[in-house]
Parts: sequence; C-alpha cells; structure tokens
Amino acid sequence: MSSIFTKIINGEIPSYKIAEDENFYAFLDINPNAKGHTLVVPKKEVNRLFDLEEDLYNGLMSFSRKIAKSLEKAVPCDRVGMAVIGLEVPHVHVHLIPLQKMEDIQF
Ligand code: D5M
Repeated sequence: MSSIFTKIINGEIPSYKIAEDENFYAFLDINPNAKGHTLVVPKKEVNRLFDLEEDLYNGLMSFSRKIAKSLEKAVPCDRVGMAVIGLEVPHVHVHLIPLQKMEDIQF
C-alpha cells in the first residue's frame, strides 16, 4: 500500500505545495510547529533516511536547503531548523521549521 506522502505526491490527497522537481516534493505540514513548517519528501517511497541511495540522499539535502533559503525570505524568522523524525509516516521526509529562537523547537 502506498504511503500517505505518495498519495499526496500523486494528488490523491490534497496538500499545500511549496515546490516540486523531478525527484522531490515539498508541502506544508498539516500539524505545524511554526508558521511555514514544510516537509520535503523524495518521490521514491523509501522508509528510512539512511537507506536512500547516495544521489537521492544528496539531492534531498540540496533541495531542502533551497526550500529553507526561500522560507527564510518568505517567513519572518531567525533561521530555518531541520529535523528528520519519521516516527509517524514511514516515507522519508525532512521537516523544515522557521524558528525565532532555538528554544522554540517543540518536539
Ligand atoms: O511526522 C509526520 C509528519 O507528517 C507530522 O508532522 C504530520 C505530517 N503529516 C501527516 N499527514 C499529513 C498530511 N496529509 N499533510 C501534511 N502533513 C501531514 P513524523 O514523526 O516525522 O513521521
């Protein structure tokens, strides 16, 4: 069965898309920790971050950095933090969270 993120990428479940390219899809988190909280997901459905093939792993980091730079401009914040958790959805995703201060992280 497809993951919920594969269904989002395929348009079967709605999302607020931030950006997309051939390999990655970025959209707003449904349960944000801060305004602009974005998830970046490889279109290939892989459960664990460190099981991604090298090219996709590096691409995920590059794509996430581009999105983070855009978020820093679009959302008033001190910095954009990054987290990889994956306890809830078994499809690799990077959390990008605009932060005012480091102590604002709420996990
Ligand atoms: O948490 C998974 C994250 O995915 C959590 O922050 C909520 C988010 N999520 C779950 N379903 C959706 C939909 N449908 N749209 C947007 N965001 C969603 P983790 O513990 O990292 O696996």
